[in-house]
Amino acid sequence: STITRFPLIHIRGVPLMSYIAKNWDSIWAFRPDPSDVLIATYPKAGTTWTQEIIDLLIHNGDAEACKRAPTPVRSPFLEIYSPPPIPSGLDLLKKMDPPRLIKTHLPFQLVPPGFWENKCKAIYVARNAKDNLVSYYYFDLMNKTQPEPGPFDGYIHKFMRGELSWGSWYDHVKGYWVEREEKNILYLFYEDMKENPRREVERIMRYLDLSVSDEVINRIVELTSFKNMKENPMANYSCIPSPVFDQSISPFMRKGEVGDWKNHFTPEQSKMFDEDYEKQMKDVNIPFRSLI
Ligand code: PPS
Repeated sequence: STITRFPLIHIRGVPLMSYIAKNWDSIWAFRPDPSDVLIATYPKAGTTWTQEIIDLLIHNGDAEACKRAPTPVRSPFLEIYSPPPIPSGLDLLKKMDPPRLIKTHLPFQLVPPGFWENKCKAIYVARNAKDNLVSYYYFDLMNKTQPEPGPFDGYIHKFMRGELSWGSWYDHVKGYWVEREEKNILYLFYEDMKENPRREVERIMRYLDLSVSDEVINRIVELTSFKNMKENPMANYSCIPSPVFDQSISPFMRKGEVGDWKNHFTPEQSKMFDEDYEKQMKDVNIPFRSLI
């Protein structure tokens, strides 16, 4: 097959898939419109879910309008090169009129400075490290453009050392956390969205200065349930051809739960991870839950 698992190349110390490094100058020079909204995440933290919520909020809960195209076409992925039929992020953005909902996995220091110069709104979603790791592991098994994950135990160590694509989870969640007030970033947690999706949808609505009825909020919560998004061909990444995303290995909409890490970490791995976590996170107090 012609599918390539891209090697990682470092940009300012952050390992990125080689095609991102190759296009780095044009990514860094990207000029958003002040009306554009950035959705930033470490991979597998709840990006697609949040993109769907925002698209529905913008379209007043109109389910059909939000089935006009697959997620990565409705809400381009800034730094991605995609195999056909999905165009690359920058190419797609060039052809779209603002306001655009732009996805990125870049850590804060690599976000094109135009976003902050233009005072764009930005929403960050963080997910507890262990569930995020497990979700990423399954994704790396099925996404044939990502580096091979290898055995799970080794994957835990790569995660802890910040060697996966888009770099260190620890630096990622901290980078946006420390800038959230200065840059007016709405910082959300996957676990909060699971606990009370209605509350988090309303929080996003207020941040974006949107106003929809209670009935529409209820509808958005329903339409963005894990089950409904898993069955929605415009949200479940069935748009990416199977040699690239082999969803028979693991579906993009895999489990959608909090605490699945307990089915994957041994008690020894969990203890070792927790000790390292404490060291890596001691300089901040981000209220992550469900790690023990
Ligand atoms: S990506 O590739 O970075 O854009 O992936 P991302 O969308 O950030 O993360 C995918 C994980 O989010 C889960 N997901 C959801 N959980 C709950 N509710 C809804 N609606 C939902 N949509 C996606 C998805 O199942 C992946 O998590 P895991 O734990 O692997 O199931």
